[in-house]
Amino acid sequence: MRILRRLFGAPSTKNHPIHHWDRGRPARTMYAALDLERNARAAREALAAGGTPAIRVIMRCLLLGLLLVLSACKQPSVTTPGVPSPEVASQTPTVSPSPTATRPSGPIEFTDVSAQAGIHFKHNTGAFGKKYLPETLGAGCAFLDYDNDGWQDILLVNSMDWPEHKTGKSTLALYHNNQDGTFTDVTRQAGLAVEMYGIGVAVADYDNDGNVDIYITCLGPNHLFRNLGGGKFADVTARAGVGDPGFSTSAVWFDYDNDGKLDLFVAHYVDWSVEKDQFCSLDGKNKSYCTPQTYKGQSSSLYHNKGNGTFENVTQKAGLNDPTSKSLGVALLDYNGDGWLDLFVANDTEPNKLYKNNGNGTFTDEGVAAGVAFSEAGTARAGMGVDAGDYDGSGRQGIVLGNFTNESMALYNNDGKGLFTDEAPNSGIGKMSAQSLTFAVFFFDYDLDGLLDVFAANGHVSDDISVVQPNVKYAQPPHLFHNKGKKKFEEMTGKLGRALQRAIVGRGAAYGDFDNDGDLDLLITANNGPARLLRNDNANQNDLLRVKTVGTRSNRDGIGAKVTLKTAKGAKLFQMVRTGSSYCSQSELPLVFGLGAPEEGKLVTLEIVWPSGARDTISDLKPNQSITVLEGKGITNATPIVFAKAAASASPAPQPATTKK
Ligand SMILES: [Ca+2]
Ligand SMILES: [Ca+2]
Ligand SMILES: [Ca+2]
Ligand SMILES: [Ca+2]
Repeated sequence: MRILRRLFGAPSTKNHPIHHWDRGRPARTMYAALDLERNARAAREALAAGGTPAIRVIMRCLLLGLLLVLSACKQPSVTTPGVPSPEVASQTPTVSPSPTATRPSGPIEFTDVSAQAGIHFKHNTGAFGKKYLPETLGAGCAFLDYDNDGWQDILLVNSMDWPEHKTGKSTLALYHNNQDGTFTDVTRQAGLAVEMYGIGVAVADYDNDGNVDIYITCLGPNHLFRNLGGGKFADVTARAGVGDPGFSTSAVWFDYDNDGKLDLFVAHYVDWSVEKDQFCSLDGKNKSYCTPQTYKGQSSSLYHNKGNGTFENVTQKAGLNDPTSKSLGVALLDYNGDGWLDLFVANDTEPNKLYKNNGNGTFTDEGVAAGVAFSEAGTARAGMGVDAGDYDGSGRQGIVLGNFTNESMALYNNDGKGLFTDEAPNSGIGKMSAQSLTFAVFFFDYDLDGLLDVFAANGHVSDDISVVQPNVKYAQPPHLFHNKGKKKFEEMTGKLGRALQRAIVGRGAAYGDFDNDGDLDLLITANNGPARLLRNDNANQNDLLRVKTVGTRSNRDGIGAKVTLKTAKGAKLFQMVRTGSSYCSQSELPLVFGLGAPEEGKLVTLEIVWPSGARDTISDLKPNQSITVLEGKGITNATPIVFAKAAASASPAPQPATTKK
């Protein structure tokens, strides 16, 4: 409570300079003819493009049946150099076709299923007219499987009332997946009904006991909730030593020293407290939310996991102390492919950082040299959420970064030699994102065609922005950019159903296959508004492979594991298991590889390079299954994907077997 008072304190009555949103931002190219209108023609086009004649559906079903019969005769073969495991093949469960496995048809659509799923969550900023800066930032969300039943659960971060204007209690929410399209709020019984000014979340099994743990970033001390099993969590923040006072935003769990234990990086925003609150105005009279330029920055923190339940703050030692940074997002990547995990830290109005892991416990900021610190025009943009992924099939991680209105998103191509080039302007992303204020952003293959697409949640920070910039709206629709190949993207928001077109004050976002039908669904939060669960319908007409990594020498979640899927036609799909890497949010840990249209006899090979350096290769894998790969052992569990919609089917869909621990 003392720390809370120190942070929240008493409001200042001093006179302060007036600051304007967008002041000091160089004029950007304005795209007057920006056509974001969602019209009926677009819908017709989508139907025409995605509609499948009935005869083709029947042919596809017959073909699939034949494929499954043929492939059932062939067991996946596993080779793990240096690790003899003759029993693996016999342990690998045979994946047999589900008796009711019918492939869906029709255009891909995202459907808002929040209400029918039982997600009734509203974020509370605590705003009561004082326009305190932290009110603009919350809050994040996560897909996580906290009870290891193979179904993704949902966590929604919450903020709270300010002590000077307390009207009620608000806490985060943990929703348990009932495996039938619905969720149950289990926050209280889980021991998570704790009030805090929450901003973000990062989820991982830091103590390698097989249960994912939850770290919540806050204004004021953060919280580490250890998963005790049995659906219970304990607040172990004090003992672990990761309370981290200050103004935290995004965080990631990663093993920076490759000792098998997950360490923790926490991004910080600015040095703000109620006492330090400044008066800013858009119209010269009424208070508005200040820009980050108004406040000093705050260094991020790095905590080394000592393996005994405690952590050491190694920020200084690691060379990461930087009080000028005003960080909102952090993405995990290994951009130079040396096996040591690097960090991209997105800074708001300050240069972005690309922290290269030197492999000796220290990091060096290569942001300027790599060309990611500033815009092409040489100015620091307002970096928000960020993710890294192989969007161009190069086998290297590029970076997608959300920026402010009148600044485009960035799409940094990784040349593999330490240099990045912003390809947003020529990719189709730049122009379309110019008017949006993007918070959460990530790569995911929504249509399972094997190319990573880009999702962005948008919404302004200033609720009165339209007063001074009539063309800029507070609530904005998200972006979904479809990867067309050859580094070109198409804006699809208007073509994938009404739910995506809704303007919201978007903040956090995550993807996860909550209904285990193979395609990736979306969880999106709104500032001071409801969280939404958008179900992906019909993307699972394409084939896929879902991979869960379990480390043995490496950290248990396999975070940092690099997974390359090779097709018979020579295509290579590359993804890395990662935490954070959105905005204050985290997507599900298993990786989903889109494999395109069903074909007879399709088999793929999977190669996993673990953080420990160990390699596992699994060949002759059939698509449309969810596999668990244990480091050094191969597949320990495989269940077929059930394509039926859990919520729409009259009888309950057959459920995949529980992943064995
Ligand atoms: Ca744990
Ligand atoms: Ca470590
Ligand atoms: Ca795609
Ligand atoms: Ca799904």
